[in-house]
Amino acid sequence: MTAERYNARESEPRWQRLWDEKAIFASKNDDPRPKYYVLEMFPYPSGRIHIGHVRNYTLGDVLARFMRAKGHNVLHPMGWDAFGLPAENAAIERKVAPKAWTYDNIAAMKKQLRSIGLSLDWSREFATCDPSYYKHQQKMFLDMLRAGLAEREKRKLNWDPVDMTVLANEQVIDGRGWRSGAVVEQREMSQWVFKITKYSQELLEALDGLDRWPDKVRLMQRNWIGRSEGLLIRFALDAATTPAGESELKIFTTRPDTLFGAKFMAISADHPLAVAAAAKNPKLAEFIADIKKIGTAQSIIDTAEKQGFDTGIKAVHPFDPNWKLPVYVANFVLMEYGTGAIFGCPAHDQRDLDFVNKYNLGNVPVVCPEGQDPKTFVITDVAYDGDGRMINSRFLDGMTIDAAKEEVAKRLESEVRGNAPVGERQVNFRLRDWGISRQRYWGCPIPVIHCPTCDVVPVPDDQLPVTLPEDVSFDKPGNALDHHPTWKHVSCPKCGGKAVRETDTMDTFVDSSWYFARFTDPWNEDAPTTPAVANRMMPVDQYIGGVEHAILHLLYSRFFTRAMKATGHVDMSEPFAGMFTQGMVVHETYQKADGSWVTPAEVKIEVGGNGRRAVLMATGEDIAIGPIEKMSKSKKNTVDPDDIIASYGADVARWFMLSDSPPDRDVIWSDERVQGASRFVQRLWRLVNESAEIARTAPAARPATFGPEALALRKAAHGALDKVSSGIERLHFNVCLAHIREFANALSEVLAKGDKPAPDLAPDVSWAVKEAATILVQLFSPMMPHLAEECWVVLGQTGLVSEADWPQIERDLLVEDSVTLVVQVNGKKRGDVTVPRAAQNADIEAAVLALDAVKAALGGNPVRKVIVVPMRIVNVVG
Ligand code: ANZ
Ligand code: ZN
Repeated sequence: MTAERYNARESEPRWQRLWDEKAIFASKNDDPRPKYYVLEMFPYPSGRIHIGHVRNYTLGDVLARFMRAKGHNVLHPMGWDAFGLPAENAAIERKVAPKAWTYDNIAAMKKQLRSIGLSLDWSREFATCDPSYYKHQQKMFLDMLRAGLAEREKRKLNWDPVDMTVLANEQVIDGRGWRSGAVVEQREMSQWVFKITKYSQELLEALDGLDRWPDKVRLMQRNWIGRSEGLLIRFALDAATTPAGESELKIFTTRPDTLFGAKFMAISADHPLAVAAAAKNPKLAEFIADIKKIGTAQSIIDTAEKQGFDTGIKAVHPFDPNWKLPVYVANFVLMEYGTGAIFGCPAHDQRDLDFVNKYNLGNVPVVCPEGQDPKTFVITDVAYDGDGRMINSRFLDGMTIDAAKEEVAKRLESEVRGNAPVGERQVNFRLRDWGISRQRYWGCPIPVIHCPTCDVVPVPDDQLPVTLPEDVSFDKPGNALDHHPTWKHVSCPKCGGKAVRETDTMDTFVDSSWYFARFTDPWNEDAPTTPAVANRMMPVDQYIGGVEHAILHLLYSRFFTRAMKATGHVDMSEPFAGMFTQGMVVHETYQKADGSWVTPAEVKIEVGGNGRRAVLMATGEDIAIGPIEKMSKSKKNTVDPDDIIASYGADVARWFMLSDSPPDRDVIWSDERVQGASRFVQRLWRLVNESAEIARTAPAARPATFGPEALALRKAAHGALDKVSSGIERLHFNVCLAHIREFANALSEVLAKGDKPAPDLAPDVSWAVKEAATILVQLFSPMMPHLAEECWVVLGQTGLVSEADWPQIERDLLVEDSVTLVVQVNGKKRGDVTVPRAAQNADIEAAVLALDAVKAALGGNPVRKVIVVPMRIVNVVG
């Protein structure tokens, strides 16, 4: 019997419905089996699933299905990261309410997600914009406020005077607002911050324990936290040059060893000394106003041309009262780091060197690289920041950098001016507290009330959630919540007087910093978590998502989990025991002669003698094939998951995504290769149908012995089972798929030997075929679950393959048939020999003595003894 073609379009929705009806992917919190929590980063409901989502969720789904089959209580939930700016933009551009827009998108995307056949527990679904979710977020904000983990802080922010909103650094482009184009101002405003810096050291140290995280992600977090050890030094100011009330300048340096190479001091435009000096110097005031325009983005500051203004103030070198250094206001010194002031050593810092070269201040090298002559070593355009010995540095000369740092620290620590030491060791972190205030409507309201008498008053617990009003208008720029006629006007919960609500909402990163904990018990109406449940189900065993979230989202989540621990909502510090960052889906680009982009769906690829050629199907015109790039709307090199699933089925899309590259690398979408995956699906279908026919003739009882052919097939089956099992655990999915193909080939070969149409294989072989086909279907079931269910029926199995236990490996079938032994002659290695595992010593001796290398080493001498160390060494004594 030749089976009909496998019809994914008919089969896939049918299985999805059945899984759903039986709710087989819903996990229960009282399930006694060991838990396994697999989570993919939840999507933003933009309106459509893109192919990157398909990859992300397929990776997680394979793991979830596998761990379920291995007997775990698998938690594999899904939800929506639903607050954010696009909903407000839609409201402005299309006059749809943010809420309606968001929930419509969720409905559309949920339908799409279902069509992928993911084994998700939809009973736990929520969106972060559900009041039943953000209610608990507000509760935790207040808990954090009480615990000193949330505070109000005055911060300099980028203010767009036209849109009347605060802009993130990324939204300031060349000093202008990204949307309005208005020149951005720096405004000092009160902001809510989370005190993530209280955990700087802990967040850094705990990275060492995250051994199932990619090294590159841990490194990025380390750099972001940015711990540096250095010295605070109080430079005295020369009174004759200094504004009244100022007498010293405190700097932070990580290179106190270079003090004798100092050429200037530089302070931030916001430094109090700069402000004092500018009060008497209009030119300086103008310079300060100018450099503040570029915004606070680090990347801009790093790349902007170095500029400075000599204040005329002089600082005194801490080791030489006669050595005066000019104090500049400079655009590359940030007020937010260290003390907002530095000493500049141009020979050993590139920024400082660029600066002195511009202002002709010169440089003196104080570290000389090994092998260079200190007398001739000079610095011109490139600063030297490597290792070496101290030169031109008085009492430090000849020391290593480390010794010099220590010497300077010791001397300045013990030198006292006023009542305090001149130098003080200090550890600094780059990490800043997390500013969470956003002047936006579509976010979680910050649950406080501002009262003219009582100041900041928390909204009482029994009044939570503070919900967003729905009757808002986006006609005016700025925060629609703030413009609402009535929403913010309330009476103070403390004194009953007139008061106003906070109209800032929380950064959407807050929403995604604890959703994984909420999934453990989303039904709890009274508290964010049910600690006993959260503590059992957390941490997430495997988290999967894009590397673009390597820093902020993952760091915020690590902080938030600690904050939840401190406020009694969970009992662990780390939310994600395993982290995996998947690669992107990339595609060729196609361009018409006029430069406009066309989508892959519009072109036909022809493969001929001259390689590949693309033509536009509508007109037949030639299309240029461009480089392979990340899929993007602007270059139109996207493929729509709906189209793919409609033409090939979800299993093909899933299989292709998994097969073509290691999951952490980019995968190139290629129609040709997708068609290859589609052919493989049909091949498996035929193979299982043919096997099923043989399986029907197989003896019910397992044969007592197996002949060589049956044994070989069983070894192939259990070998594949072993490799695929360990491959899935390590997320080496592409390798697993290669093993499955190989195993399918082995099974095909056995079938090819049977007569057709009536297979007449020996009973031990037909039994082995039945076993092999069953194992094969189970092996590909995590990747192609719909096809696997269909095949499971064909094989006459009962129940669902999605609910079946993972097959047991028979370890003795994995044992290799042969062993390789090291061959020595008089204790010296001369080669090796491979013999059957069961070989007798006499046979091994004969094989060894026949080796040319052994004969040569013996040089004609008689053999006195042969010692066989089983499985390891054969030593010939001559
Ligand atoms: C003198 C010096 C000599 C420095 C030298 C470096 C090299 P990390 O490692 O990132 O902590 N610095 C300190 N505060 C700063 C601020 N607010 N804005 C800009 N730069 C600042 O960097 C510490 C170094 O960055 C400090 O060490 C200081 O310059 C500079 F050959 O002091 B150094
Ligand atoms: Zn009050």
